[in-house]
Amino acid sequence: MVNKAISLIGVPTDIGAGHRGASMGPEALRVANLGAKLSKRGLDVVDRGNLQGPLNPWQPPHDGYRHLPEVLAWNRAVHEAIYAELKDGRLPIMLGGDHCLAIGSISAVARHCREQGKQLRVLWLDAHADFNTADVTPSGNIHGMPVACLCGKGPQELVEIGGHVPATTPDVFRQIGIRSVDEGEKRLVRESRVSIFDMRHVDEVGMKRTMEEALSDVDDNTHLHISFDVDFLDPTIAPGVGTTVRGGPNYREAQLCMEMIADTGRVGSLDIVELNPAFDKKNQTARLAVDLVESLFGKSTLIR
Ligand code: 6HN
Ligand code: MN
Ligand code: MN
Ligand code: MN
Repeated sequence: MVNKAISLIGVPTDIGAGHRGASMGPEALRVANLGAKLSKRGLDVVDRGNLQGPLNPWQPPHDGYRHLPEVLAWNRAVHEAIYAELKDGRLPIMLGGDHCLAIGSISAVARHCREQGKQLRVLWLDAHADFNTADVTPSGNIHGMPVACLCGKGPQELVEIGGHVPATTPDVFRQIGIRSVDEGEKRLVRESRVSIFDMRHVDEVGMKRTMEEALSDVDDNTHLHISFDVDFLDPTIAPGVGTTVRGGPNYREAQLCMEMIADTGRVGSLDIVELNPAFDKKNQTARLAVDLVESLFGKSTLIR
């Protein structure tokens, strides 16, 4: 059974992104009624409000990174907030904000799992592998680097954020929906042997088998963390992101993905990131994200 005590934590920043606007993501999710819709499912939902941090200085990269001090400040705040919720026995949902914030959230989840003797599995739902480093990044944007950072490849301060280095290892990740990996990033992904179920795989075997494979070693001792980058979805249904890549999961494929995760009953934490209201139409992408998160918490499950 999934934890019924849920904490929403807003993290209003676009410090790691290449477009401004993901800082408005938490409010767009609230306007789309995320909290009330989960409460209606019988979950005890508390909205903790927003974390605070530095403004976006909008600078070019410095030594391969854009805004490293600010990214560090936001991620430290995220790490502490997520860790405190888990310690309290609650299920944290981080309302991003851009995807660099997963460094803080997942390092906290990994710390919690180490202390509890839990097996951590991270389902990384994204168009991108987010495995760049300063040497290979085409942009310097740290939202393209969180998986590498969590696996110990990145600037020391960020890599050390949870105290334990590396925060986690490539074998805990299952990446789903991937369809845009930069040239240098491809080599890093191959070397790290992170498990990738790309869109070609979804095309070839379907979402059902993809999810069976991605969830195959989930057991009663598993803590599932879902890192849901909204650009995972096909841009025709989810235009409200800064980095659209065509050819993503359609509505039913995305629903099936969430439903199969819900069926495990092992969801322990969630990031909703990269939602960018500046690119959205009438908040439709936020409403779709909320619809899918409801399914992640069992909305579409019939009596079995
Ligand atoms: N995201 N691979 C590109 C880069 O700049 O590193 C895009 C990254 C997008 C990151 O969507 O979370
Ligand atoms: Mn737990
Ligand atoms: Mn991402
Ligand atoms: Mn992405």
